[in-house]
This record gives sequence, structure tokens and C-alpha cells, in this order.
Amino acid sequence: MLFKEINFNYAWGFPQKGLLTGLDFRLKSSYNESINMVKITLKTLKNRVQKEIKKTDNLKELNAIFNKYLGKRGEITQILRSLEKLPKTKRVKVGRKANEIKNFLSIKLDQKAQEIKEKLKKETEEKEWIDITVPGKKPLLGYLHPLTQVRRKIEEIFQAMGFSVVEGPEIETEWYNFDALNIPKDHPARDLWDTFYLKNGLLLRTHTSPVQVRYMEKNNPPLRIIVPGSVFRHEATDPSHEFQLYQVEGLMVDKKVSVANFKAIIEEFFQRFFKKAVKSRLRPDFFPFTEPSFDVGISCLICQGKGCPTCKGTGFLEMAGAGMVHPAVFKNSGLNPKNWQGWAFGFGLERLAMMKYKINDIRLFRSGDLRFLNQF
Ligand code: FA5
Repeated sequence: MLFKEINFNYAWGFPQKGLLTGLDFRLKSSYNESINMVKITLKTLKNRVQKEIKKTDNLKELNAIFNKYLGKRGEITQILRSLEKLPKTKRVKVGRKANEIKNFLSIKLDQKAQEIKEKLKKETEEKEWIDITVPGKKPLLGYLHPLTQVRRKIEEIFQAMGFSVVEGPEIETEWYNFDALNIPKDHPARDLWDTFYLKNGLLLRTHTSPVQVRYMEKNNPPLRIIVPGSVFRHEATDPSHEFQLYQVEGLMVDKKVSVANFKAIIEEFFQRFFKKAVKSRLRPDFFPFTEPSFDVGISCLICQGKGCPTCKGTGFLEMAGAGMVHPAVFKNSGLNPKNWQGWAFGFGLERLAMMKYKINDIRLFRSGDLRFLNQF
């Protein structure tokens, strides 16, 4: 009660407008009495603040206590301010006392803040405790798909033999995929390639051979290129057939290029790719864009040529189509066939990978089966 009254009037003798109710110290009390009252008020406040500090356990409340008593408009601050109006002798005495209390409470508030912070820190540490001695979880490392590894190896070998690596579009026109390669419309040879046609008249390229024409249109011979890339065929799948596959086209054009050059290059390639001597064979074949044409096979490394489902019991697996560039293709590419000779091939990249790693089913490559992929 005392605190309430005094607090209400701590303007003591110089009351604020409308504040003065019961105690007008200037009129009713002497300064001494007033000073005593202030001292009592301060003591009361001190006890009260201490109790409040003790009770609280969070920084927000603690801050509120500070503002309530020691902040700009805090009760103790106001008392201190009102001391200015006392005569100097009295002011010093009361002022010292008031300041002592103020400092004491400031320290208490600081200590409590520290205590709360420590407690919070401890709690967080307990919650977020990390045992640095526990063995770490090994992150899964990504690695290259076996077909990418094989493609890079093929590129490396051919680049070392002076070939450039070139790309072409997977969505093609009929002209580049067929006509320019000497496969006219309605010619039965088109049936060799089961084609996915798109609604806009374009198609998914069925082989990488269109890039021969695209490249020769823009680059003058002599030239040596390989063209790795995806091709698409509307085919049923089996252990050696996929409907989406990678091919690697090869093209060499110069003044005098022969089948002997082709054989030498291809055998060197097999040697470097398989890192051992591999039995290869060329058999006559037919492609409208090469003349003569042949298919390139190697002895099946899965069954060592004995015959298995992968090589369809023949002991050999067809790896590529090849031949000497047909004069019509040179013409369609803007080159005079009388001036140039060339050979071309088209490998199935999956088939090469199957032989290298002894994989007996081509469908495993795109199965997404990690038991398979983790082996490479
Ligand atoms: C062609 O695609 C010709 N463009 C190749 C060529 C290029 C001939 C240059 C002459 C000159 P072919 O359809 O045979 O040819 O395919 C070539 C190779 O691709 C085959 O030897 C085989 O290794 C691979 N291949 C073809 N179809 C599939 C398939 N469905 N699944 C997996 N590999 C295939």
C-alpha cells in the first residue's frame, strides 16, 4: 500500500499535473519526511524487483522487468529524475542510495540474463548433441554409366587416330534420314529401318548416317569424323535388340580411300578397345548409301565363339554396318563423286559394351537396376 501511494506521488513536492491525490509533500510534509518516504519506496521497489527477477525464467520477461523499473520511463528512473528538484545536500544523500539500488538491480538483471542464456545454451547443446566419434555416413558417389564410359573410350581411340567427334540432331527430316542417303520414298529398303514418325512430318532418326550428309554439306574433304548418338527403332526387344540405342558413325573421305584403310582402322580400333586380339570378319551386306557394303562382326566374347543366345548361336555378333560411300551420297552432300572416295561405318555402341564387359542382355543398360549398374 505504501509503495502504491508513494509511487503515485514520487514527484514529491513537485507533482505532475493531476497526479497528486493524498500526499502533497510540499504542503503536508517536510523534506525529511519525504526523503524517508522515498527511501522506503526504493527499498520496497528493490525487494519487489528482486522477487520478480527471481520468478522469471525467460529473457522477454526479464526485459519487461528492466523496462518497468529501470527503463526510460521505469519507476526507479523516474524517482532518480525527480531528485533533481531536491536541495543539493539532500539530493546527494538520497541520490547515492537510489543509484546504489539502481546499480544493484542492474547487476541482478544482468546476472539473471546470463543465467537464462546459459540455461538455454545448455538445453540446445543437449538437444543438438553430436557424437563426433560415431563413424560417418559415407555419401553415395555418382559415377558414369557404362555406356558413357564406353562412348568416351571410343572417342578417345578415334581421336588418337585423327578423327573429330561430331554430333547431329536426334529429330530428323525424311530427307537426311532417307532420301539423301539414297533411300527414295516407297523403296523397300526403307523397311529396313522401322521408324518412329512424328506428327509434324519429322521422325526420330533411325541411324547416325544422316550426319554424314549434314557434315559433308558444310565441310570439305579430306575429313575423318565419328558421330556418337542416340537412334530409335520401332522394334521388339530381345537380348541383343533395343528400341533406343547408341550408334557411332564413322566417316573418312579423301582422294584415295579404300576398304583396306577401313579394315586397318577398324582392326586397330578393336585391338585398342578390347585390349586384346579379337577375331573380326567382314561379310557382304546391303546398304543403299554404300557400295560395296558389308557387315562387321566379331567373334562373340561371351561364349568365346561357341554360340549363345546373345550371338543367336552363330559365334559372331554383328557390330557394325559399313561400306564405301555411295556416289549418290556424295552428290546429295554437294561433292563430286569423281573427286572423292570414302568409307563409312555405323557401330552399335551397346553391342561393343556387351562384348567388352561380357553382358548377355542389352536390356540391362536401361533397366535402371543398380545391382547391374554398380558393377561398373
Ligand atoms: C545402320 O544403321 C547403318 N546406318 C550403318 C552403316 C553406316 C552402314 C555407314 C554403312 C555405312 P544397321 O541397321 O545394321 O545399320 O545398324 C548398325 C549397327 O547398330 C548394328 O550392326 C548393330 O550393332 C546396331 N544395332 C542395330 N539395331 C539395333 C538394335 N535394335 N539394338 C541394338 N543394336 C542395334
